[in-house]
Amino acid sequence: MLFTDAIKDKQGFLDKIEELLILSDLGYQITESVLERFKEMDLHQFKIHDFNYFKNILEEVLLDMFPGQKTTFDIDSDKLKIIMVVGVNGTGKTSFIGKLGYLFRGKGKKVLMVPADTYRAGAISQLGILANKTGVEMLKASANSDPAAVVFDGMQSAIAKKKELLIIDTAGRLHTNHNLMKELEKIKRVVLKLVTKESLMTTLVIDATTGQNGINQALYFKESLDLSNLALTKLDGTAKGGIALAIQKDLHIPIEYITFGEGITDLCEYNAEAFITALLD
Ligand SMILES: Nc1nc2c(ncn2[C@@H]2O[C@H](COP(=O)(O)OP(=O)(O)O)[C@@H](O)[C@H]2O)c(=O)[nH]1
Ligand SMILES: [Mg+2]
Repeated sequence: MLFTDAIKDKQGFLDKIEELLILSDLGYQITESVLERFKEMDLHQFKIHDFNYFKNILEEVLLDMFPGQKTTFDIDSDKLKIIMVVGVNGTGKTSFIGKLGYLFRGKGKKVLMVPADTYRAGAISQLGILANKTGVEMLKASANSDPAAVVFDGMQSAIAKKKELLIIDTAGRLHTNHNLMKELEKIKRVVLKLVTKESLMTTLVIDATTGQNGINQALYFKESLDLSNLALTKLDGTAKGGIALAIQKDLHIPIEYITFGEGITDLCEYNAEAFITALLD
């Protein structure tokens, strides 16, 4: 659409780019700084009607601004690793854990999933269904038990059974947000009693359809928890998820995974080039 429209002047071109970037949820600030880069360019040096060429330039600009980043988490070492998954309700945490467990099981890892969202019985059984589907073991827990105690049991069990990866599902909402953060901090303390902090990765799940609110969520969780990386979910819809690039850049939290459906294999590792190409599609 955008790049097939005839654009006769530079301002018209800049307006179109602005529209595209705003629609991608990149946010106002980033959009402005991309526009600045284009304003500095002499657009006449390019064949002005060759829109695909402009698209390539825009891709290059974005890739330069948002190169892929990686966490330093070394999942391949043989020590027990823990991934604690956090995020607001409905972003896709539990679904993501099912997919992630399946991915690592496929890589030959011994995985244990821990249902620490004990506030709703439904959350435990949801993870249980995913465990059955993927052949990944889940710790048994009952509704209303203390989440940190469940995590402690999970850690003990993982150590006893020589598991290599423990993935913790958490709640996204409590009576107050303050309680939620206290709970998550407590879970983290329990984990860090038994392993070093290099062994723990805290993954924030961001729903691509949330738009600009994602940045507030990231700020909020980052305040209490040391976030290691992001999983961006629901990229199979119309949302482009540009907000994740803003979070990566401003808060220095690398995007590591994306999910694009409800199937157990609808997960892949983040690839900056592919993501930016899709962003402009
Ligand atoms: N289309 C789509 N739906 C998803 C994706 N990930 C999760 N969902 C759906 O989003 C809803 C909330 O997911 P859930 O994992 O329960 O979120 P949680 O509350 O954060 O644990 C469920 O209906 C999921 O099936 C995704 O990548 N694509
Ligand atoms: Mg859940």
